[in-house]
Amino acid sequence: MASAILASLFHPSEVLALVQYKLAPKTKYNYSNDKARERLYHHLNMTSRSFAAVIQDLDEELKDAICLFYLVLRGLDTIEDDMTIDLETKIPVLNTFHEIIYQKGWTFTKNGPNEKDRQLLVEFDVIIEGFLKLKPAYQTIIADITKRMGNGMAHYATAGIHVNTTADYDEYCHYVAGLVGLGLSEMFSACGFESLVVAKRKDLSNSMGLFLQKTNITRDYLEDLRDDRRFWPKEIWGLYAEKMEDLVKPENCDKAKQCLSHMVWNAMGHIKDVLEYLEMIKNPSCFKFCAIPQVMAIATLNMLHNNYKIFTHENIKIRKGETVWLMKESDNIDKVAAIFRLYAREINKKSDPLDPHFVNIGVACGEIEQICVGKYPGSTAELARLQAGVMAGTSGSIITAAAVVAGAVALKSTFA
Ligand code: D9A
Repeated sequence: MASAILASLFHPSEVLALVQYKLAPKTKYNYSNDKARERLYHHLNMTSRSFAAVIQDLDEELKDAICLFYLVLRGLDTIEDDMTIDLETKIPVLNTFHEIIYQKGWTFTKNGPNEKDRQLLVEFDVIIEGFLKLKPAYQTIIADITKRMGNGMAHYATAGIHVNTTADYDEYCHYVAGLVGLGLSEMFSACGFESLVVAKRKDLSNSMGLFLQKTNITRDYLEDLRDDRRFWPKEIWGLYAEKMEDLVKPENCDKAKQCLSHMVWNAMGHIKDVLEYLEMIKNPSCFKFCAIPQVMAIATLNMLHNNYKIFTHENIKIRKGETVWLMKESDNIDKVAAIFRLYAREINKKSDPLDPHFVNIGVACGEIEQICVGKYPGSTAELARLQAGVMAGTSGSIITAAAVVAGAVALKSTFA
């Protein structure tokens, strides 16, 4: 907590969000009356703490269905990601995973020891038991998406198949992320929380996945290279280097940053659809569930842009304070539009005029501003409020932080 406050020292709105988050009573989700269900949410919390809370805030009707969708996909992802599993074993499991989720008692122990979610597959019988308790409508959606994703992953895992063109890049991201957007939209419409239009707009649902996946792929360049996974399209990196791994060579620093800008610009191409999708979502818990990953992604793109550290450091993340602040600020379209405008301005400010994508990225940032002012006029007042918080930064932060730390220490001693 202290390190998070220190990292956000010059961002008082983040310090405030962190303290509020720390002092806020944690919603206790009690599943003790249903051991199997309790085990399910244990696995969900193991896979992603912050996002698990957002899933558990969903209305009851959708909560278990989306929890299981998330865990089934995390299972599939853990097999696809594990480069210690030979293709003879991996490909058939990817192609039949949509049948495996109906096989009571099935488990998988062939993951390498350092696979983060290995235990999820060792106890996958628990996930299958939960899946088989879902309404048939949700089972059908999950099985259909799992089939198409497994087949797509198997195709790109096949020896000799690479992400060469930007069309391949869009296709690969569709298989591993766009399809998730499509499946969730079908669930939102199937349960009646959202209009049938949401399930129909497959283009917008697909972009919800592509914006997240492309941000992750751009962020994880070094980690993926280390594990011999290559998702940056050759059509892009080939303009800046002979081999993809040449981008880490110090003598290629400028070329590497230009290639990074190209990847950032490519991902920004999905923002218009993301905002149009979020505008359709009316159920408050669905809106937050959909909006939080998207604002995390634009904040991550801002952190990545023109940041040579992605070629030297693995696992670079946005500040904890920033994530808590973003989760607090993502409850309606005007606030979300204001956040996208704020980061678009930051990204534009960071652009290097000598970068071949200076104008492209400038135009993309301008378009975000134009779309938001035109379609979400309420975002202007929200932006002013956010900026007031940020502007108070420099002067107010030290005072605020000192006051907050003093307050926390006082509180601690009172309650101790
Ligand atoms: C999502 Cl059911 C994901 N992915 C995410 C998480 O958000 C999307 C996997 C399974 C499900 C949902 C997501 C959330 C809401 C609406 C969506 C959507 O579409 C309409 O997916 C498109 O990243 C994984 C894919 C990107 C492959 C789809 C958010 C999440 N964040 C992690 C951080 C991380 O980087 O993994 O899981 C977290 O916060 O821990």
